[in-house]
Amino acid sequence: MVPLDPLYDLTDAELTQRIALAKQQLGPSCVILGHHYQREEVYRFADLTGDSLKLARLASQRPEARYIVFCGVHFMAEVADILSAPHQITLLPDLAAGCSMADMADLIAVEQAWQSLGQWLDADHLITPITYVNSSADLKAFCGSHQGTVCTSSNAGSILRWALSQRPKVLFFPDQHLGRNSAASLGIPLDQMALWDPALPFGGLTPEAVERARIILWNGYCSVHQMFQPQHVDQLRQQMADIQVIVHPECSYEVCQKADYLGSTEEIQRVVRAAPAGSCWAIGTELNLVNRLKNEMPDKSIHFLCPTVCMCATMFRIDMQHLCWTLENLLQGEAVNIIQVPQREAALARVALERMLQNS
Ligand code: CIZ
Ligand code: SF4
Repeated sequence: MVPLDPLYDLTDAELTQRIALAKQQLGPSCVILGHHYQREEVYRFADLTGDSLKLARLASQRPEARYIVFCGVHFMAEVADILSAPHQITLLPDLAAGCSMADMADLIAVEQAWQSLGQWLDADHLITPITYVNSSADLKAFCGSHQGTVCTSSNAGSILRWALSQRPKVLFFPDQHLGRNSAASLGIPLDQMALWDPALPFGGLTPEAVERARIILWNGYCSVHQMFQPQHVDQLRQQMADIQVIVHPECSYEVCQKADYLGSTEEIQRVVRAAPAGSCWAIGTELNLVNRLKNEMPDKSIHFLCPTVCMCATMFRIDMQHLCWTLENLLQGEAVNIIQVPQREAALARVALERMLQNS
């Protein structure tokens, strides 16, 4: 096996050369996927770039790629494994690249919540579980087996609308903000939303609060997007009267209410690219994406919404060394850091993902 540690003694130029060579030698048998939040040194090697779902779908359309090297985080590689063909093998260059939000809901806690809710109402007939794609595969499987589904930040609104047409209530995990912002955009008032705290008995809720709620939000959040504050929007608006603010719906309700637009990473790119030269933007999402847009469009005035650095520390774990190590091992016939979702779980998760694709 090619060892990882000595790669840290190489210069960036040496690593660049070795990655390029390995990629060339592997040819179409390997496809490198790069999520929008990846650091530039890694992102530039990606054959395909996009959000998590777009990447998983694109990879499955490349059957000649036996290996899918996912430069992103763990749940994304799981989705790629679930949606790819059986002969394709998904690799995550650093297994420690997780997602702190995804870790805020686990199967045991969600099953406990379902049971607790079941003591007050007929959960299976009255509640549709929806998991944000930022979640582990077993939670997607839970949704698959409870008539529920998955959503992304681009389709959360339409998925919620579909869910509410099926049953009167939704349990939405793990991101409270995406759930709240999407429900609010459908006109659902805040007093018809309840926050389930998995650390408390019965989520810290009363039967009356659950009875009143149409949306039960899991108490999870993204540690990166929670750093954007409403006063950041106010400050930039004071400094630049013509600034337009676009934020990711993982930001808090208060921030989203002050923004001009909400959008997933794909949508943020689409809106800012379509804007006229000379327009002025503040963007509230991960710094690597904002910096990339800034460099790509010097004719626009693009600002990061937060005065401090907000970067996804786990995405950052995928560095040139890990990418080089993964590719060079493949060249030696060794697939490292394989992400393989157990078959039964993958089948149920696929049910939930397909339900999303049909209803968004
Ligand atoms: O699904 C994704 O890729 C994430 C995490 C965010 C987004 O808005 O694209
Ligand atoms: Fe998870 Fe937030 Fe990082 Fe996205 S930015 S992968 S939600 S921790």
